[in-house]
Amino acid sequence: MERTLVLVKPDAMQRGLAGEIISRLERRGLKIVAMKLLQMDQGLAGQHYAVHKGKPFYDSLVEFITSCPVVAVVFQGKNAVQVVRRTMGETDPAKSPAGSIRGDLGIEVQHNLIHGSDSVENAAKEIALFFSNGEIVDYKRDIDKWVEGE
Ligand code: DAT
Ligand code: MG
Repeated sequence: MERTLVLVKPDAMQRGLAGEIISRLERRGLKIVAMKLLQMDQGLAGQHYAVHKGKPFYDSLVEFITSCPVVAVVFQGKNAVQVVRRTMGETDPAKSPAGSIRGDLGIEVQHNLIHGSDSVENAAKEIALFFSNGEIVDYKRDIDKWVEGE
C-alpha cells in the first residue's frame, strides 16, 4: 500500500493546528503508520529541501522549517501521495481551494502549514530521512474494508 510523508510545519505548530491537520488526513481514510515530534536541524532540512537549493526562498525556507519542532507522520493508503496533495491544496494558500488544508487555514506561501511528498519516489526518500524501518508500523484496521475496499 502507498505511503507518503507529511510534516506539520512550524507555523501550524505555533498556531496549535497539528491536531486539525492530522485529523483531516486521518478522516479522509489514511492510516497513520509512523509519527514523531522532532526539531529539524540544518542537515536534515538541507536533505529534505535539496531540490530547492539555489532558489531565492531557500535560506528563508530552511530557517523557517528549523525554527520550531514539527510533527512528522507517515500516512498509508490507496493513492496516499495524491490524496494528501489534493487535501493540502496548492503551494500558495491564497490560490488553494476552500476545503483544502491550506485553503482553509493559510494565507501566505511560506507559512503554508503542511508538507506532503509530491511523488511515490520522493515519498520513499523522504520517509527514509525521518524514520527507520523499525519506526514504521503496519497494521490492519477493522474499518479498512469500508475505506479501501477488499
Ligand atoms: P509544496 O510544499 O507545495 O510541495 P514546493 O515543494 O514547490 O511546494 O516548495 C517547498 C516549500 O517552499 C513550499 O511549501 C513553500 C516554499 N515556497 C515555495 N515556493 C515559494 C515562493 N515562491 N516563495 C516563498 N516560499 C516558497
Ligand atoms: Mg514539495
